[in-house]
Amino acid sequence: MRTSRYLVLALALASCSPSPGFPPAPDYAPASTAGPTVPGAEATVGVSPPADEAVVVRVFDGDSLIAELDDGSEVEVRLLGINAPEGSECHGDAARDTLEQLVDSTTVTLVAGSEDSDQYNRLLRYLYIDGLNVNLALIANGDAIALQSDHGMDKEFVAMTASAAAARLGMWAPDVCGAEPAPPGVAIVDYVYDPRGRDADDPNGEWIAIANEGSDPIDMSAWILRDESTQHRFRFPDGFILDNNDEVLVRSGCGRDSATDLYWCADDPVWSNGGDTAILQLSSGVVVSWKTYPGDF
Ligand SMILES: [Ca+2]
Ligand SMILES: [Ca+2]
Repeated sequence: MRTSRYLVLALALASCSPSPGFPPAPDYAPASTAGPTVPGAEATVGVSPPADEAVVVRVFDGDSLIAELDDGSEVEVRLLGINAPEGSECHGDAARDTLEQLVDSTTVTLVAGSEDSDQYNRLLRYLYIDGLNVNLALIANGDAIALQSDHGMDKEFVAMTASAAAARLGMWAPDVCGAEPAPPGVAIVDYVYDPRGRDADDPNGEWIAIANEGSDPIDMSAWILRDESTQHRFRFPDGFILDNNDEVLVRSGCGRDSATDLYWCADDPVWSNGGDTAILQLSSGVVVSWKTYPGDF
């Protein structure tokens, strides 16, 4: 699996021809035997944003690295608009390996979007190699998901995340991080991400509904509900059973768990009003169900 993924990326890079500026990236998801086709892989940059040539000297994880600029200075870069699994999470090591294979010791072009840096003073950048948008390629490969904010390419990134998830590539694969398959019939079926008024005043007005439409009760002990960021992870309580033909709401605030309502008890509202993705996973990390709602910037 890993070999074929690298093959896809290697083929993609090999097919790119160097050209000045930042032209649309070529189609890097071949409809060959290497794997399912990911449609709509073309990336565009419609303006001439600030750009720097740099050599990648160290890859931290699937979405951050150190690069050396022409003047010899080193900068920490966070790939803009994406989030890769952490090293401690399912597919985290694989995502890091993919980015390292693509860019380590390689000259890349760092292109700014509408956000310049993050809270840790890391540069937020698109990475280009010969016209290939690495950020988008990682999403297309299932090594990262879109982070919804209005950085400029967010709609393409969200659409590509949906394509990779539908094709069950990388982190979305049914057999990722262990052989235990997800039981059929369990799915995210509904949500409220923006309750009336300030969300912080009504945290339990934010919820995700999960239904068991299968034929058997499902033990959801230690299953994970997460958003597209790294901050928010909810673990289902030990012994929680979702009966067939039943539904449970996972509410963002605090409360007493019951068969119909579970409480995240998060410090802040969980579900971004600017667009987000809810992902339900087995304890192993295998994705059971996901749902994306759009941002309204
Ligand atoms: Ca609200
Ligand atoms: Ca919200």
